[in-house]
Amino acid sequence: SAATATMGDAPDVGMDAVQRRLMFEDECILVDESDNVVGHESKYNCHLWEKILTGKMLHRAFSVFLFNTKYELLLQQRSATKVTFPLVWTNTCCSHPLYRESELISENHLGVRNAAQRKLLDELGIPPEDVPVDQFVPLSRLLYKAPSDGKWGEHELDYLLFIVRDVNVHPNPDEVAEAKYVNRDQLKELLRKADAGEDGLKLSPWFRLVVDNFLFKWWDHVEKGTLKEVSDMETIHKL
Ligand code: DMA
Ligand code: MN
Repeated sequence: SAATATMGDAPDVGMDAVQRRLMFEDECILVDESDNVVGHESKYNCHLWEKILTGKMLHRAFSVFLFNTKYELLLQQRSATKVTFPLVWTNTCCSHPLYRESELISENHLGVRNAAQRKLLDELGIPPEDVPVDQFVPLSRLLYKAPSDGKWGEHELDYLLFIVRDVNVHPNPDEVAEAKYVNRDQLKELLRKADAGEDGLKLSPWFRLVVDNFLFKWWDHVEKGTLKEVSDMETIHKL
């Protein structure tokens, strides 16, 4: 139980109550490196670096990239209370499909789409009717590992979902410190500042991987309405 798992665990004492609840309530989907489901595990255990190092905590995740119809990308700064990667700037919304029937549906990646719709509401207050599940375009899958701080990190098989829609946004302060749309030039300026360490600006490692490997090329297809042409859900990119 949560009580047993946290008892005597001094580093957890300062953990935000909302984030702590999610750490034990959310049951992530464990996968192998080919994305076959091999089990399930608490969000808490999935993100403990010492457990990640055993190689047995690889779990399924998703990263949403939402563009408005001016083709600007919605970014968020994670809240200060996030356990992993607090205050870093990242793509629109990230989380995990959970080990439940509606989010395990593999047909057309519907489970991951359902999870994305759920978390866009939870993190950014975007109404589900503004982001119909059939409007997400799954583009690719990434496999990556990244430490957050001494105790926490990520080891994920991450579905990249793009969507182009004008939506209502009401950020949830438990999750999001700030949200803003950027065009390409504004994103490039943000990258420059992060590289130069200006304004204490930090980017998430997974967002950086997508930016460095795919984003600007895919942005052309967002503008041309040809995203489906670049979708490749066969390859798993090990980055
Ligand atoms: C986890 O995101 C998923 C990726 C791709 C990093 P997160 O830490 O924001 O998950 P959650 O919102 O569930 O805390
Ligand atoms: Mn994760």
